[in-house]
Amino acid sequence: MRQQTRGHERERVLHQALVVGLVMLFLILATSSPLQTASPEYQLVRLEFKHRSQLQKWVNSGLDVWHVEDQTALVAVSANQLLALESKGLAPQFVPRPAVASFPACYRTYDEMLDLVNVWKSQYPDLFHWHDVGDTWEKKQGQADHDLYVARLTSLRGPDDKPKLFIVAEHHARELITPETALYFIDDLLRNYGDDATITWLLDSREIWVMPMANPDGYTKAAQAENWRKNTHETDTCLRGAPPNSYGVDLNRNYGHEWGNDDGSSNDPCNLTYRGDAPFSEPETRALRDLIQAENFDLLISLHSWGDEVLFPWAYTWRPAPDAERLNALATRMVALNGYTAKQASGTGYLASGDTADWSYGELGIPSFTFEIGGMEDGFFWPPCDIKEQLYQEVRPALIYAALAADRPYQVAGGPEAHQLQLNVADSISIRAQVSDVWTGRDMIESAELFLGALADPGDGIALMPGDGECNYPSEWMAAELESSDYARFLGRRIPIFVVAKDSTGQRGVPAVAWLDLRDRGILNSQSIQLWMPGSDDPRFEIKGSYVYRGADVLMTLSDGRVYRGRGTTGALLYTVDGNRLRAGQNGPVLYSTRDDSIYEGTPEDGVLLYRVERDQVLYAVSLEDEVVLSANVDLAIDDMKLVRLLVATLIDGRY
Ligand code: 0X9
Ligand code: ZN
Repeated sequence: MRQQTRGHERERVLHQALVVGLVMLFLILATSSPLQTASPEYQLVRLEFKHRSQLQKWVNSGLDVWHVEDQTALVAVSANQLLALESKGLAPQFVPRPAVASFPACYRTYDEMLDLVNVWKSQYPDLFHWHDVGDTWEKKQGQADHDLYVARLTSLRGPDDKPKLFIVAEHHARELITPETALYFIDDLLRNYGDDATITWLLDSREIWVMPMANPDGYTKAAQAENWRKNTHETDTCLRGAPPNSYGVDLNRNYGHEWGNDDGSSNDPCNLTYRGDAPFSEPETRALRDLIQAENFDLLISLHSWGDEVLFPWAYTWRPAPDAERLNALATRMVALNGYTAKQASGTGYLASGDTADWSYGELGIPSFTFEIGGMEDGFFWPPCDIKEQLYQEVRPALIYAALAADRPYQVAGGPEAHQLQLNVADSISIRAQVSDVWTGRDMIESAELFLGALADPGDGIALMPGDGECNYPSEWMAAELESSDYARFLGRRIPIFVVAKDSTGQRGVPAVAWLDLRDRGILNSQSIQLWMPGSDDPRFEIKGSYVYRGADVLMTLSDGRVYRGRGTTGALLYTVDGNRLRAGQNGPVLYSTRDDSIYEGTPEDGVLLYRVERDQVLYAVSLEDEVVLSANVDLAIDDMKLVRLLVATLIDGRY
């Protein structure tokens, strides 16, 4: 628990606290509640409504509606509210309250978030950037020292001007799983950069901005086991009002698009959905507004809980947004793998005006979404420790999809994408992907393309073919077998590969990304090895990538273990490199190399020593034939760390 320091009126508050404390002690002793929260006691009830206007009236009046399902609302009510409802002839059905309505110990507090940030700063200085973008209400008052921070995650690689995804969590204080989800996502991206193909490519090609706590003042109250929703902007009426301690502005009603509608927000400072006295009256929403405007985000997600939903604008009206179809298509793809429901925000049953997504979409045109993480069975606003990571894992595919879609959200919205990308790297390399347009549209798959190394323009990739011979379904397995010429230039490297699919309406979905790992084949493109002949000042041979050069002439290729005379695989096959040995090909003498870096002519046992290789240098040993094959074991340092032992065969032939 953290203690808040209140600078002004400390004495008076202490006095009041003493009186309030005695009253509360009495109340706690008088009730048999296992909970000892400072927030007003509540009961959870189900209320049936006949028409949505009735539900809207409840929300507007300040009832704490947690969720709506069909014609039933799940509502947290105080004793007085319960009496008032019953007096109107309603019959609330009691629902067991959450087992853990407090702050689970495994949840990170504001200060613990800052500790974590220090670790990330030192471990990932090239990927993790932490920006202070404003103060909270309490900081402006000279109370708690809380800032609004945003993480910017991107690698040093890729273009300067990368598409940007913005994720903001915890407008609502008690929605504890949302900062956790944001922190898990940051950690996931940092930890898996370099290992996971999709994440590596995303940080190379995107900026992912994450604000884990948009309401640290409120969160600090929530961390004291309080059922707190709003920020902590104090107003005198509500400090003394009924219910007590109901002050604060609902930050998700304080944004400036259709702000002030009485349906969907309240002008009563004690109401749970109090919108503030003007749009952006709160420092938290002002900081967010300024950040969102300055950074020109391409896609925005506001994390809330709970409901197992991905919501898109509008929230303030029942009417659909101009881009409803494409927003729905994006939301539907985000939930494709996790069982959440995609719907318009007001489709949750009630209107909410002045929320983040309505503003960022309505005023700035950013495709914007509200996630409602978790469900009733997950502990309402207080998911227990043992499932919080699982809740993140459920949301993860949606966040990854959003990051993939950030470069052209509306264009990929209706397109098909691959949800499986499988590689088989053996003697040959084959690739299979299941591409689907079943999420919305259900158009036939028309084609799919494979890109190696980098995503290029449509049409420039390698065509994948339908496994069943024909593209005639909205979901197809597509496959390709690579030619060695497709990947020869990537030998010795691990590269990302991409599959992009197109449907019969011409829409292309997001790419699927995987690694193609050719690190144990050939040598690095960036590496070059030079071999000298004894007594010579100039290197006789130079080996780059999988090819052996002498000057500008290509002598042979090693790309597939075979040695050719002439250009690449179009030359005449001379030898086959087999493990540590050279075997005869169509032409040439039989020569053997051994592990002591010596080259023999004849059998390994009784061959005649021809050459010895030391540190890339070919040392003359016995005799110089007119035409011999040398092999050298060359140590290459890769990434400063690993040593690769490489068999390099070179041809010394006076005719070249
Ligand atoms: O009411 C809200 O601000 C959000 N729900 S929450 O339980 N996290 O507080 C968003 C509600 C979605 N919008 C509408 N119902 N219109
Ligand atoms: Zn919320």
